[in-house]
Amino acid sequence: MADEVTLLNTRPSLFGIRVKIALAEKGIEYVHKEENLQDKSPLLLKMNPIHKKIPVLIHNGKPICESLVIFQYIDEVYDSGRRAVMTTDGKELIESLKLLEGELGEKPYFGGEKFGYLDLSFIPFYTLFNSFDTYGNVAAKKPR
Ligand SMILES: N[C@@H](CCC(=O)N[C@@H](CS)C(=O)NCC(=O)O)C(=O)O
Repeated sequence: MADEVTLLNTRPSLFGIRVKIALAEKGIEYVHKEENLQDKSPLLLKMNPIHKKIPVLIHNGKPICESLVIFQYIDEVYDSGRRAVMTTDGKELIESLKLLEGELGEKPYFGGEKFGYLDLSFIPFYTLFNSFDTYGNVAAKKPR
């Protein structure tokens, strides 16, 4: 089943823009539903009954509220590792690894000498490398 993604939003919202950038970055197709915040739709009131605010992302019928939570959700659900596992040639994964390797260069950490947020956020994904090698047939193509 194809993913159904709807964004409840108002175009000038800075919080909504965050979500739109994240969706665009991941190349996710979605339906944009413009809300009138003076006269909120029954859908918005149903999907965000507590705060009644936009943006709300509706993914296959389930609401995700709060722009930063949506941002994190999009990153986790649509990360390239997941897509790489689901595609046969792992091309996207290889490109992502090359990009990261380029950023890391010879430094011990992405920020230089100090362990930082980006390093932390990638640690769980490093544990997947062995599986990619074993089941994804990407070892020969992996940079380094
Ligand atoms: N912390 C929320 C803030 C969202 C927010 O403040 N949205 C405003 C529009 S920019 C809203 O829906 N206001 C309607 C209201 O307060 O009734 C987020 O990051 O998503």
